[in-house]
Amino acid sequence: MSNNITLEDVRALLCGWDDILIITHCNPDADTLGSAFGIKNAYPDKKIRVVCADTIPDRLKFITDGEPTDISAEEYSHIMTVDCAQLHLTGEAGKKYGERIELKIDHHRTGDDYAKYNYVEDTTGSAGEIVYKIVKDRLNRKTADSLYAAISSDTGCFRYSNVSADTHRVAAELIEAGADHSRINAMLFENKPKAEIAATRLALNNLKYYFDGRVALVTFTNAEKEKNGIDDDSLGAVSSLTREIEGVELGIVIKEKTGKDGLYKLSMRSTEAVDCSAVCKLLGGGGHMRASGGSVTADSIEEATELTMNAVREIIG
Ligand SMILES: [Mn+2]
Repeated sequence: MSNNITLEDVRALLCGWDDILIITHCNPDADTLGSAFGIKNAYPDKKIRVVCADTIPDRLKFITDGEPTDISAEEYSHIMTVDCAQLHLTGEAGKKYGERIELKIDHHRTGDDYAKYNYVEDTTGSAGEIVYKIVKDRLNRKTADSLYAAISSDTGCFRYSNVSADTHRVAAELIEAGADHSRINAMLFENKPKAEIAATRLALNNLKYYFDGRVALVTFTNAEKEKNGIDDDSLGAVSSLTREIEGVELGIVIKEKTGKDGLYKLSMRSTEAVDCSAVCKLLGGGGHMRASGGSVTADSIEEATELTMNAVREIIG
């Protein structure tokens, strides 16, 4: 954390700016979008435009509410980012505006100070919770909706360890300000694309247990993805599935990379019992203790599985 600005300063900056361009990260999630629209909705009298280099997925359009978010925006005097640890995560938007970014608001532990002013709270579970602290005296129903979506999304509906007592206090304030929590949570968590369900069906068909049920593995080959009409986007949600099984300490997804037969991407999730980043490190990858990734090259999915399980054996015995 290397802030060169305080929360008070951030609030003063925003108050002083009349027109603002807010950049979100690519492959947008509800935290980056909800944080950006939380700011926009808190200042209805300012000229504020939210931009994202990628198109907004249908399931998140309830946050953007029909507002355009493409990067062909007109000129703005002040430019900032939300939830973007590194500039490259903003894609084309960063290429277009990178030099001019004045303010970064983020909550990731690792990142670059690419803005003139960088405000990072790396112990806060979502960018939305930080934005709440900035605009809490300006809450209206739309801001409350945006920020509630941001916070609920990044905390897995208030289930992850990044949730604090403050997170619940903030959520309570947002509900009092009119956030439609039930509708928002239904939109975020009970609105899965059919392609994701197809991926889940294939995942459950391919599920195997190792090490007396302590390790669960799901595999996807390119042939299987093609046959079932599953794209890589839909596979993202499968990663957490394996960790939700009783007794499983380490969940692994091995998926062959689209267009690159023989290259297998690994995604691991673990409980406190296992440091999955240690397993991934053995395979040339890395990440966090409870979520990490890597890749292996192999002639078949069976060989990729064997290479992976050899690494698992070294860590969990
Ligand atoms: Mn976030």
